[in-house]
Amino acid sequence: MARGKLITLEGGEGAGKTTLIRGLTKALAARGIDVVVTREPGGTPGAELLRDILLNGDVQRWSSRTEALLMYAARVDHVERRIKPALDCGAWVVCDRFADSTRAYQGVGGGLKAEELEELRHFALGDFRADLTLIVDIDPEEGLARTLARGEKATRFEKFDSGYHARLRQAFLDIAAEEPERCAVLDGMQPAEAVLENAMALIDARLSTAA
Ligand code: Z5A
Repeated sequence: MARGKLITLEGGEGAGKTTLIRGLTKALAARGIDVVVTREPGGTPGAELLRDILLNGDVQRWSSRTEALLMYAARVDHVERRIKPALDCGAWVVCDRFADSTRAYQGVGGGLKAEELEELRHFALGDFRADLTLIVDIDPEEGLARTLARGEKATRFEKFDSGYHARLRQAFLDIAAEEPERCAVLDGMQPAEAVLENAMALIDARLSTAA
């Protein structure tokens, strides 16, 4: 059986990743592909426990270095117990955030050196990477407005100032420029239907959807 593909979705808060994942799941399933939807931090019982302590509480609850280690502890559990087994069974895994979020949030946002995070990534995951990373790009003000409109309690990360969110946006665009063979940028300011259409066009161009 052919190994499945790992597609990761990245971008700032409220960019539309969750909305896009719903559309991608339907579109891929309509082609007969077995799709597993998951998220980070989280995706396994142990990683969801870590998600809870990472996203809730005071903004200064963790240093960036502790956050990076906790994110990777959750990620290793997720990759070993959920993502790799699903890929081995031929499923396509669509994951809301992955290692690029650590580069952006704890690296550029939190001041950790890119080389140190790369060493951590290699220690935790070896050569394991996404087959395709879709970066949903949006003006951070619009993203925060969308999340506030949902009326949910803000996570620790949403409480950071607007300069922080602008740096994150640039960090994701820089990652896409550094790794164009793995990453592609989608304009998240477009209507959700257009974002989905563009994402499917990229998937068709970059990955074979032959089941
Ligand atoms: N984090 C980290 O620091 N380091 C790491 O390594 C990892 C994560 C893996 C996870 O939060 C937090 O963890 C995250 C980074 C940090 N920071 N925060 N906050 P999360 O999972 O709770 O939040 P999120 O990933 O940012 O997701 P989100 O806020 O739910 O946004 P979204 O999934 O990108 O957007 P959405 O839910 O699809 O859409 C938001 C609203 O906009 C919703 O009402 C939609 O109906 C609407 N929407 C969606 N698309 C459109 C378009 N195209 N037009 C208009 N309106 C739209």
